[in-house]
Amino acid sequence: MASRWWRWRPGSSRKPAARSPEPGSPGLAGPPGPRAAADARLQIPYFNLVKHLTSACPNVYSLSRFHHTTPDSKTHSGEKYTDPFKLGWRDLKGLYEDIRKELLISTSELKEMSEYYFDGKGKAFRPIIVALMARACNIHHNNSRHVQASQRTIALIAEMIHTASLVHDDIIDDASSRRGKHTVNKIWGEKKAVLAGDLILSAASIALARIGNTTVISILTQVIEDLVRGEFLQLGSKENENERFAHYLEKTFKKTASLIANSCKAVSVLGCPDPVVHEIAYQYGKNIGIAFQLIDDVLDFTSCSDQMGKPTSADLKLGLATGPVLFASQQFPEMNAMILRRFSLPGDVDRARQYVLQSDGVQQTTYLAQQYCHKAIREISKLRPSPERDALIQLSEIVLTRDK
Ligand code: GRG
Repeated sequence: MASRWWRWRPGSSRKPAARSPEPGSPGLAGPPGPRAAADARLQIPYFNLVKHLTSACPNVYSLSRFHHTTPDSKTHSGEKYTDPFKLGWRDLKGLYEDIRKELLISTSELKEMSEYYFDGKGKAFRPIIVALMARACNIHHNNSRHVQASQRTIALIAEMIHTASLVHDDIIDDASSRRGKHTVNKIWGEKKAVLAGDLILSAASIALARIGNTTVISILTQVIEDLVRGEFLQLGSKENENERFAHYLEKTFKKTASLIANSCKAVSVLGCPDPVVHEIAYQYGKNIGIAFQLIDDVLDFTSCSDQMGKPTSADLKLGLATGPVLFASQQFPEMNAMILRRFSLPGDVDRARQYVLQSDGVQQTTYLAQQYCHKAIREISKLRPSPERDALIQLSEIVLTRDK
């Protein structure tokens, strides 16, 4: 069972919500590929809108808790679930054993390396969302309480693609720790770590091909392209201040949200023939995925290393200007020079961190994440009521209040 990885933050949901952007707000809609890039370009006025809203209504973090809750949130077996992770996990028992079975490798070292992160220590955020989305779509379509084997396989594939990308990301970042343990690259070296990531990805591809649905294959292949393009975007930076936020959101979509959005879409395609439902699933995944990454970027400033299982202020040390920095630079324009040189001079990282903590960059990034969560809730609320749909709504709040 995945460990309970969030804690409710007291005081996080107390005031009425501020005006949220209109449903079709720039940057809050659109599939991946060229349209996503266009979305990101449209984020510039949106950035200004967020600035306006957050300065008019600072410290507003409320999500209207469970305003779409299904009256009877019992499952058909009569069990009552208040924890979306427990509800999602019902269809995921044996997840890591099954992933290890997919990694059929005879060489003992490669086997050990590729199985290294499938130890149940991750949050399993992606497979849980996928399992809940599968049931929510099936119930919406024909009231079916059955999760198809192919839909469960998508949950495995999502976790495998995620893990392969973590292994490669740690090589690129020369990271030493993840989930409170040494990284694959630190234990076995970079060359072998590249191959371990490749192997996990190839096992995921074989599992995907076995499902035998070409639409689903092309949906999930898009994720791999997005991951690579997202990582590539992160290697570059924009000189022009006005383009920086759009670049950041496009990178965020590609590196983090695309996997969640497209995995949600894949299970919806397998469970229901209606393209409207596919778009709802995609939009939910996209918006919760962007919110998840925005909060990840906040936690890099507000959390401690023990909690995160990896060093904090890591983004600044890597030269990255994430949401809290970009918002802070609006208040402290002297940060722009540091952003341009990617915090490379001695003292830059510490000074930038201080600026961020003195600014309301953390609050504004959290507020932006809240807007994405609102959009995710609006989308998923279009499905017929079910305990799984409510759990997806609840997850939106957990994303905002998580502390690791
Ligand atoms: C090998 C497919 C492939 C891609 C190569 C390196 C790369 C291109 C992409 C990196 C993508 C990446 C690692 C994005 C970070 C996303 C993120 C927020 C990770 C942390 O997710 P959590 O907190 O981690 O869910 P746990 O440990 O809980 O699983």
